[in-house]
Amino acid sequence: MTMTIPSLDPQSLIVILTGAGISKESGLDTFRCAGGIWAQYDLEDVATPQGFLRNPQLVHGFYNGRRAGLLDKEIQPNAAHKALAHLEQAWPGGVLLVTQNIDDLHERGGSQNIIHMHGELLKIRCEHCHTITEWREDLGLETVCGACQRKGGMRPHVVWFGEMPLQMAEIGEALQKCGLFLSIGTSGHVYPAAGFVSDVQQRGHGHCIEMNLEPTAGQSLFDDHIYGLASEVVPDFVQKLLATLPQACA
Ligand code: BV8
Repeated sequence: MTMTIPSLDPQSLIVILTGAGISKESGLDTFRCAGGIWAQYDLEDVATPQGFLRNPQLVHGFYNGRRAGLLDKEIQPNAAHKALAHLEQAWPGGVLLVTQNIDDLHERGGSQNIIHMHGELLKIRCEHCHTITEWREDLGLETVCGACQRKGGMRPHVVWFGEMPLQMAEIGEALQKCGLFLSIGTSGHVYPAAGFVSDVQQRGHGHCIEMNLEPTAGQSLFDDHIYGLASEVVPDFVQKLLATLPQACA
């Protein structure tokens, strides 16, 4: 696949959307690849408010398992996470990283300007007082809220199906003004994230590139496509894009 590097104003904003595919080579499961999370669990049971009401123990067990998995020392950011952090540091126009992922691998890879639109696995939220707390242990019905001291109201700070994703206004604003929109490691199944490329194409002026292991259902919505392993294609793309900067900026 020939790599097409768009000619981009160094002062323009870059918006990047990532999905589970960018964390796959770090050892975390994706959702819809063979053997993925939704092959092991019914999303209605573990990723909806109704499922949580029906069987909170099942949902707590689902997220406790993923939280413990993420905290395994074997799980580390890969070259793709690190390349995006380098791009954020080196690109004059700024980079906004919008991730659907609830892991902390972008942070550990060095990125700072991050929006976790589907929430974060290492945070919990009290349904009574709405306080959000960093959390690295198991969570359950017995967990007491550190802020209001009530129990029975703690849930993962994660956006389930039917719930509004986080910081949508901020994301919408960035999509309208970005000069480049990269979609990395996402199947483009879940909305509103899957609609961001259309938002850019209809109301913005950004060049849209799909970077994924293989073409997705939304591939025709993108101006360019780069297929391959994220840990290979993302560092290569970042290096080539930064090489287009006038020497003074680089
Ligand atoms: C909402 C919980 C609105 C966290 C998740 C139209 C408009 C608006 C909404 C809808 C709509 N149509 C339908 C809806 C409803 C629904 C939806 O989209 N349903 C789908 C199934 C049709 N959307 C919602 O409910 C959202 N809420 O819209 O609210 C609203 C309005 C008013 C009032 C209230 C609400 C909420 C969506 C969030 C749901 N939560 N998860 C968690 O447990 O993690 S979704 C889940 O899917 C994860 O968050 C995940 O991030 C997300 C997307 O999956 P991907 O990241 O793309 O992962 P996937 O496995 O699918 O793909 C991985 C890709 O990587 C593959 O393509 C593969 O090829 C690639 N890959 C693999 N290895 C590599 C690789 N690529 C590169 N390198 C590799 N090595």
